[in-house]
Amino acid sequence: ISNRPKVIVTRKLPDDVETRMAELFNVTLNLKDEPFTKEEMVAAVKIADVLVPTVTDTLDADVLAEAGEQLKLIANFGAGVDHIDLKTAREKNITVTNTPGVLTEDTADLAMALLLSVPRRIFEGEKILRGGEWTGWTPTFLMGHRIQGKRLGIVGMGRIGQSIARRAKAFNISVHYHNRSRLPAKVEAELEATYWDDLDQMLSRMDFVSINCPLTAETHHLLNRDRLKKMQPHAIIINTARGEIIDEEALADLIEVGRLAGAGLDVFEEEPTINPKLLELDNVVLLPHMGSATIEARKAMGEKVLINIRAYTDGHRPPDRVLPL
Ligand code: 8YV
Repeated sequence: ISNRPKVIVTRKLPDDVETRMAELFNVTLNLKDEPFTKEEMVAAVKIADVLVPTVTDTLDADVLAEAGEQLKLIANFGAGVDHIDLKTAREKNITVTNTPGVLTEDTADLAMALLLSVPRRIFEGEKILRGGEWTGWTPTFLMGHRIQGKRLGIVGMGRIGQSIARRAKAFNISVHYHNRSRLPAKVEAELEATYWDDLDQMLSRMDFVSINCPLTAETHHLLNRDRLKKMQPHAIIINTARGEIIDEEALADLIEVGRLAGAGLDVFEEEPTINPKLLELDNVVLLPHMGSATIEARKAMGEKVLINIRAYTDGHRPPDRVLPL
């Protein structure tokens, strides 16, 4: 790979990031800012030395099979790499990097916003007021559920999960978690987090559940209908990770019949299409995948992409390697 590689960026990135990229690399930007079609993606992997995709790009086995010898690096703009077929990338010796760390706090903030909004019925209140339906205060109007003293179960205790745990602690919520591996005792103690080896048992005891694991073959529909049924009827589920981790249809059904109290969702199974059942439910807050959408995070994500490409072209191991480990 030359030190002025051909870099193809699939979506419009913040201006400063694009300017810097153009200074450093032979870059093709996507000025339309619409996701590439499959044909455009195949054409891109055939000629790019470095591809900079986002969550809206599908780099499945079919597409990657078409990648030319010259494609050496996929420098993803985003932390989650579930849209990239890592097996094929590995077979083709393509290095894959992501942008962890710089979006942690913002995503945790958004998860927390959802965690506060659903039990306290914030968006219902807003809707009523803006709809001109507020006729005045009454003692029983829009009663929600208290946040403090409740139990939060975090599924996936990586960076974002841990940041949510810190915030939850400040709200006097007791923190529980399930993770592939238990955290070091020191971290667990600092977070005052209780580890549950058994996900089902944890789910059955929580008031709030936050999904914060990556989407992989193992976590696809991790919260399936059976598991969701194990949760308490007053429980609320928050998802800022990936829609496919929850069986969305089952979630909507269970909320509809009162087997679950509500949900705060920033991610969906078929983005940007929203399951119409969810749209009918008042006790569900729906956001358009904006967990890391701050100016600061987006710029920092762009910088990470640049650093990863630069490291690679300078012959070093890029810092945020997903592949090879
Ligand atoms: C981005 C995300 O919006 O990083 C992730 O995994 O879901 C978000 O930060 C998106 O992925 C950017 O590609």
